Amino acid sequence: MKLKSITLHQVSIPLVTPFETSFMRETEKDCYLVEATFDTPKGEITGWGESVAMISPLYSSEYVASGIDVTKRWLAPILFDVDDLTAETVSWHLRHVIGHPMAKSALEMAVIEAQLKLNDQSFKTYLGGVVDSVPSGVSVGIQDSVEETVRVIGGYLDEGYARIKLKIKPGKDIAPIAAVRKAFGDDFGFQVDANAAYTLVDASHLRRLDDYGLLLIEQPLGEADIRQHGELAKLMETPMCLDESIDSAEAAADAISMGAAAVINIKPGRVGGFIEAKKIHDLCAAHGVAVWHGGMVETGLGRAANAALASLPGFTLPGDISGSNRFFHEDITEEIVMYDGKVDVPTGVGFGVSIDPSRLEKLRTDSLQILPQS
Ligand code: OSB
Ligand code: MG
Repeated sequence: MKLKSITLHQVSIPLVTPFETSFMRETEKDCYLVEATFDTPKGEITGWGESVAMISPLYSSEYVASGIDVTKRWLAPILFDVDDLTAETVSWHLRHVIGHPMAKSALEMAVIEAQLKLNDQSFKTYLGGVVDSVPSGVSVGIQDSVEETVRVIGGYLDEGYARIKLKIKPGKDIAPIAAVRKAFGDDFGFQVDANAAYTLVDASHLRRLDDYGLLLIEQPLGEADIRQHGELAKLMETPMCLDESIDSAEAAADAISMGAAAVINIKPGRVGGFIEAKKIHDLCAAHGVAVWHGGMVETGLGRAANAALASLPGFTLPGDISGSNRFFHEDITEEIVMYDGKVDVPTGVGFGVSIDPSRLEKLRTDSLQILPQS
């Protein structure tokens, strides 16, 4: 395939309720989509990708505007120069540009989708997925009060979500967790995510979480603190799970060898793409480390692609792949539907969903076309 043009569409999609983490409160989903056109043996084919970079550099160093900038100045020109571009070689072509995994992943997604269309193949088949549906978990933001936390989680349990993940931060941890266990008992999957809000000095406080039968604690310490997570893991019974710290297969290998991760949250965007994400899945399977599919509040496009990756056999824990209606009144593709605590793995060609042009137009705030320099 030969890359002919790229259009980056910036969108802003209102959220059904604000989503608060230890690092920010969001009321809109702001991201950009990649529309890439290729010359192929079957004529012109368009593939779509989605960047999971957030509007500000608070979850990771990337943000929406940095992704657009690095794509325009550095990444797109490299890919325009490749004569035979394939999904499997995108990250290799881009290897000299340091960092920017989310920007690279969004481009790789577009190449993957075009290649799947060229080969008339679904993403699930390409990856080697083994199930038709995946268990659907929900990520619950930090609420204003303990009562509100219980009410919101009760609603998601009533909807049938397969497990609950609650965001926590210092001062908003033990009390809401205890109240949720008191209200709904021990008989449902419950885990917490601190998004790096603690330090190792908080170890004795965090140990109190061991009383609540949590499936895992996600990323209590900083992104760079893999070794310190290993220290904390020795002090706690709750299984240690890393998110932010795992930015590559190498980081996953380090975390496993340091005893810092009994569980890994896999997010393709955070590690530079779906192909690197599959490597991490394989590495974890070989080490007996459980993985689950994380979420970045993706639109239906990213959500559909995530469901395909989560259909691989190593994904033994429910992921953050909720229904579109968890975040959006109206998605930009067909709705991803949660039913009976699960989400279907799309079977259509490509990612199995398509961008609705009229919704894209309605939700788009900006767009940028990038062409080869002649
Ligand atoms: O830490 O998993 C996280 C959303 C944005 C940034 C980081 C995280 C999250 C979530 C949302 O928890 C998960 C979802 O998309 O459902
Ligand atoms: Mg997380």
